[in-house]
Amino acid sequence: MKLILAVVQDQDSHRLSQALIENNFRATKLATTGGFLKAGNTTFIIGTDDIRLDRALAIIKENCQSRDQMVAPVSPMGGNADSYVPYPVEVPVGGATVFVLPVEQFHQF
Ligand code: 2BA
Repeated sequence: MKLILAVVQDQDSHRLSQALIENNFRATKLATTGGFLKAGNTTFIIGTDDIRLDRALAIIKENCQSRDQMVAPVSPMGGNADSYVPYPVEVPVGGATVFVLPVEQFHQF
């Protein structure tokens, strides 16, 4: 068994949820925050049999798209001004950032 942790953009989370349900995958959604942009994103926890791992990854890939997001400048209050960028910049945010972990045990009590 594998555990998939997939960080996706909020805009894709409903569509991905539906696709996972339609394909009989079980998932848990967590409201999360990106460390860099400090914007909301959604992390899916998906437990699946090894044999269905590739299908789950394909569904994630099909339903999550990459977008550019504007990052507003934050003034360096008393901090280091060397890295300060005084204008908004565009950052590419991936379709999905996915981790696959082996599951040692799975219980439902
Ligand atoms: P954020 O941390 O808010 O990052 C949003 C996007 O900002 C990233 O998109 C990347 O293009 C850029 N970025 C992040 N850190 C950067 C840095 N130190 N310098 C320059 N640009 C940087 P993605 O790579 O597609 O990541 C989307 C979201 O996935 C991340 O949101 C974070 O929540 C999660 N994520 C990505 N890599 C991760 C990792 N190694 N571990 C845990 N979470 C991760």
